[in-house]
Amino acid sequence: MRTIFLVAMFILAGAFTAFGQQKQKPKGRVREYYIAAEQVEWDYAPSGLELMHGEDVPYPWGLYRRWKKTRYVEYTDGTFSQRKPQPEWLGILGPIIRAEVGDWVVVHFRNLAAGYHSIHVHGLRYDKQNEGAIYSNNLPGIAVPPGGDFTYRWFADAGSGPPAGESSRLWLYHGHVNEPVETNSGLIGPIIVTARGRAKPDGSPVDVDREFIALFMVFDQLQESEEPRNGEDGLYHSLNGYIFSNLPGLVMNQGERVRWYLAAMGNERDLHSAHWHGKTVMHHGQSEDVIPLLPGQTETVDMLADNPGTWMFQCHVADHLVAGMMATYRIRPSHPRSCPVQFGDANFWGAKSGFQMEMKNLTSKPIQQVALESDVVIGLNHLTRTAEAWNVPLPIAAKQTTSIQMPNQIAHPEGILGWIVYPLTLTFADGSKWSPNEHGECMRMYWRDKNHQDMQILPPVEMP
Ligand SMILES: [Cu+2]
Repeated sequence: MRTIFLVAMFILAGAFTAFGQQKQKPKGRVREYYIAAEQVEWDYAPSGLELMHGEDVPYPWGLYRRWKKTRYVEYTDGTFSQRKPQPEWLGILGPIIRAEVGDWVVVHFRNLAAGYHSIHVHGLRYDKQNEGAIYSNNLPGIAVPPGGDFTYRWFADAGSGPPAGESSRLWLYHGHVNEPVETNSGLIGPIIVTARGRAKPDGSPVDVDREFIALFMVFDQLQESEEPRNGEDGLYHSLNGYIFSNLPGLVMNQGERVRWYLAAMGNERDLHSAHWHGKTVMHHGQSEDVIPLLPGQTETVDMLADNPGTWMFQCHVADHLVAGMMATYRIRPSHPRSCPVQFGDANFWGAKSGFQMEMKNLTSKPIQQVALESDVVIGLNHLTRTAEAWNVPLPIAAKQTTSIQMPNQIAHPEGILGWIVYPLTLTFADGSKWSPNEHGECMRMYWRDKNHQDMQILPPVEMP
């Protein structure tokens, strides 16, 4: 009797397992993050330039570019000693939190800033313990004191996922002790949720090649000031915390399927319309090139990057555009040419008399003639073409590195912030020529400040 019972148990267990394997989808995983709130020094325009046209950052925004902000910063583990790098285009945003529907998200939060802070999440499912917002209860996660820790646990349920047929969508997380002050300070970040079964192991959607996130937000640096505002003072119309095309890294390759996640946050002035030049995007099955955004709203659109070039990405609200809510994105041609020459070490700031720069012929043919252009970014933020020519010892043998000179040193080289050098034409010994397909192809930028933000595109040259 007992044996029969056990056998029956085994059959039942076997049937249950077989049923489970066939019908039950794989169990969700737990994705863990270590995120601190930290005060940082933020520069809204690190190049020092209005990069769309190569001008000074206009008044009043150019006067005060750097402010103390508070950001969410990701660390590799619970020691909070090693920062995890994030893509440069994320700018002021906190790290990307990812979940596939069915996953748990566990965020170990440490408050390394001076005030009380929390993380309140949109879109995921949570209980009161994990809501991270001050009102009506007194649980520890609502406001983490300076130096304090809290672990938030959220679940990506069916309602957290994208609309049927789509593979991912964006949500936001932000501080909610004093929400208007915290989001304005920079305590805001993205969550990407993928549909069940449509995520790569890292949580990103299987059907796209590249993702970008853009937060349209007017940061108000005078939010807590009691003085009446003078014009646009203190209002930074930013994309991910950068104004006037200073947002770096929106670079993709021709042919890629690119997903853009858009969001807005802020006040009644934060009514934005995201607009791309050069390409349309698909929004829930419909083609658009303007996507409206209200504070707290998120949108997800897809772009097929099939139109190579450098294109404007902006807010279409006129006042916002004038105030710098713009960036550029770049679609690299699918078969970029290799450069014929490469620029190496230069002595632009250490020179006693004349400038020297190394130039290497990367080709297998001798170079017979060289025309170079060099521009300087000078003290008052003007990009200026240098009138002096480079002396290039010719010919330059195949694979040879040679030292080229500009004998007449420009006055006050210490006032030069950067040099930009690129080839205009090269003539080879066999008579063939090379010239750039686009202005600045094969350029090298030298910055006096080694930590200067890289520029993805060549700004237009302005004669002072
Ligand atoms: Cu706008």
